[in-house]
Amino acid sequence: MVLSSVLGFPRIGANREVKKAVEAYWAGKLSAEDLIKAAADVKKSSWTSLKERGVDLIPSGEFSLYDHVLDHSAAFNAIPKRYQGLGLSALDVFFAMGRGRQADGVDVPACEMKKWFDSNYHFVVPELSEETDFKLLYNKVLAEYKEAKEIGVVTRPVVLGPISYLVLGKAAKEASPNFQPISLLPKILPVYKQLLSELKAAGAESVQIDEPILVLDKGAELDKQYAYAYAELAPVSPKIILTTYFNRLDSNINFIAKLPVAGLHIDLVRAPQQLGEVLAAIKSTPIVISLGVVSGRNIWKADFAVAIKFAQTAIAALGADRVVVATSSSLLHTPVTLASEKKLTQQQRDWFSFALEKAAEVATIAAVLSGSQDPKVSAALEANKVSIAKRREFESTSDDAVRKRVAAITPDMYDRKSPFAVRKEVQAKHLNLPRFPTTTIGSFPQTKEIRTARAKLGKGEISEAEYDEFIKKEIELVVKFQEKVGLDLLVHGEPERNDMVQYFGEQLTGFVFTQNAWVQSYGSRYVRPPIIVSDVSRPTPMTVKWSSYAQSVSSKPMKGMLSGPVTILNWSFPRDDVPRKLQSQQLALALRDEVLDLEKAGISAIQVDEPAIREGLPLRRSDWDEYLQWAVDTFKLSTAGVTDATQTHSHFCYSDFGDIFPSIQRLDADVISIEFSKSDMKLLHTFKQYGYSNQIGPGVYDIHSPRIPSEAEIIERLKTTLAIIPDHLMFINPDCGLKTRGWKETEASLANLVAAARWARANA
Ligand code: MET
Repeated sequence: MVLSSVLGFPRIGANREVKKAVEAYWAGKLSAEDLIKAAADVKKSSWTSLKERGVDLIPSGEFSLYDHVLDHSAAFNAIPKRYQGLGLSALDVFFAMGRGRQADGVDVPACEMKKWFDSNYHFVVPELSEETDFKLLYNKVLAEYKEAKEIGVVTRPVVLGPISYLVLGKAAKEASPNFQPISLLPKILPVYKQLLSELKAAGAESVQIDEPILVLDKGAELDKQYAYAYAELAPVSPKIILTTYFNRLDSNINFIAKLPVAGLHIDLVRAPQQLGEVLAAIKSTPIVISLGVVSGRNIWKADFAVAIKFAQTAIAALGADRVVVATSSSLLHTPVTLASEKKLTQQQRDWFSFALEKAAEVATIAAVLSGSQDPKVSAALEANKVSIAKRREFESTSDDAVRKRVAAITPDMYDRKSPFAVRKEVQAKHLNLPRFPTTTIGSFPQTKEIRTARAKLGKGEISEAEYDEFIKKEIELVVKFQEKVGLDLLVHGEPERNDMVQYFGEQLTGFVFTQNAWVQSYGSRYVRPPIIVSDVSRPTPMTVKWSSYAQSVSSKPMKGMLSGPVTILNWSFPRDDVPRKLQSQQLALALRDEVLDLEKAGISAIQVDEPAIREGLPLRRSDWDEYLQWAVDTFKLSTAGVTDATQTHSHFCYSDFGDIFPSIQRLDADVISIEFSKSDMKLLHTFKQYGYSNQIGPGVYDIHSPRIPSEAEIIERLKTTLAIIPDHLMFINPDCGLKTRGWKETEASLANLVAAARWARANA
């Protein structure tokens, strides 16, 4: 019999209940007790729905009020000193680490966040040092296992494995210079042993231990640590299902096959080619294979025929009792249910599966493989065949004009007319910015009023004209504020945008939108990625009206603001019938037209944000070059059409990109801004070492937290930065856009930023 398994479920609630509860708690409007209760209701609903869908192996323990990596740090006492002894409850310490805290005399910034592998989910980076005193403060996984059991759902607990946990961590400031988090393995294993043995004592039969590090190149250097750790854990643990996702194991399978684990999960959506190799490696072991055949990263219906074929290969090699069919990864990256979508056409609805529908898919595939005679199962199999065929038919009716335009791209379209040194001079005259120009990344607070106005427009309660008037007022307010506070290169504030990707998607052809398909990005921040379903083009200008209006109310230069092709692609659910490269090229051509229209309208600086370029990087180094080639090319294609006088900007988040440095240079943006305030100086040293030649604005304060940075703090940051970056190349800006912030902290923070820039002009 083939079992079905789901590796993890969205933790936001079908109607974003968790966001609402968590934010109400932060605002002091909900008690801790009621927050826990709201979370319990969401967990309960997930468990029962999975059971109803017929899933055999239902996950527990992966729920989180903020982030699952943070859950481990908090439970393991990996709590940096600055959050200790503040008189906070365990829950508030947890949130303080996630988002910082500035209240009642407590003032601590948040821990660093990083992208979770190549997804748009952010995890809170564990801060570790020789002093980290791991102990199990509470066993969250056990508690949730029991919680599910109480309502009659037997689950398989999920734990992030010790090696992945440590490798995802970073050295805390107090760590000695050569400290490597993995050196803490002997210290953390007792905690895992305790956690796992408590699960076993409570009756858990098996446990899913996630070790996604095994799909990375660095997994190969950790063979000894894996052998050591799992030999320690296996004897005390429920049966271990070692779980990998997002990529292929490559040669790591050789040592993995020797580990004392009961099962191994592999991702066959991302890396179908690994099946043969993995089966060969585990054939003579007792290891059960869990096949990730239903995508945890996309919203397209699984093609049952493909999934079944993979599973049959595995069954032929190992026997049905050693095969499980599963989602490729946790479903954390997919929206909860298609049932919430009321506006999709019948045709569109038939293409998609969200988390709950995916759960039903794995259950059906497993049932088919187990030889089920249930007429519902054969009906579902037949329906899938029809849906897949219809989608293929739709795909073949592509937009010819768009495809032809892509085919006609010429090499000169990728390059600016003159080199940066020449452009810099021309732009200095044209824009007339002071030394250390100050600017922001684009968005200003998305206030309740803005969201209400947009909602009213959506419901038809106000007219388009009324909405436009409202947005114009907002823009004027933001522009006047920037003038007053003394910023140099202004922005219009992006009040008209619900989201930096959705906004563009809504104006391009080829996208489909959902009403409720939210996916967690970080903490209580969820995004609703649009879905690319066909060829993309731009029927009319998208932002020119707003940027021109903003420019018309100020004599200071205005920066136009677009989202880049790679980012729009990465933060949408892409098509799975054509390569990402082609989708990115189509987006780039649409954006190129927009950039030229902005220039024509008198906008002299244009920012094309590519915060997702780094996260889209393939997980294996051998796949990087191909990606970087088209990713950088498409950015250039979208920006390079302008004259020398127009200053192009780009923005990057979580800029862990020392290693892709040449590509950042090759983008040839006149100015880049990078998220930087929580990083160390290593990144800037890389820029220096490689002789980065264009202008750069390393973010001077963290915008993910409501905390206000002091002028002195920003000056300190500038001093260290200026020791590395030449002053004539420096811009001064926050880490990222301000849309998630309130006005109060925005005003105060930017005033301090401008004051720090004045200090720099006088002293540096
Ligand atoms: N221009 C965008 C903003 O300011 C860039 C965001 S990058 C995540 O919000």
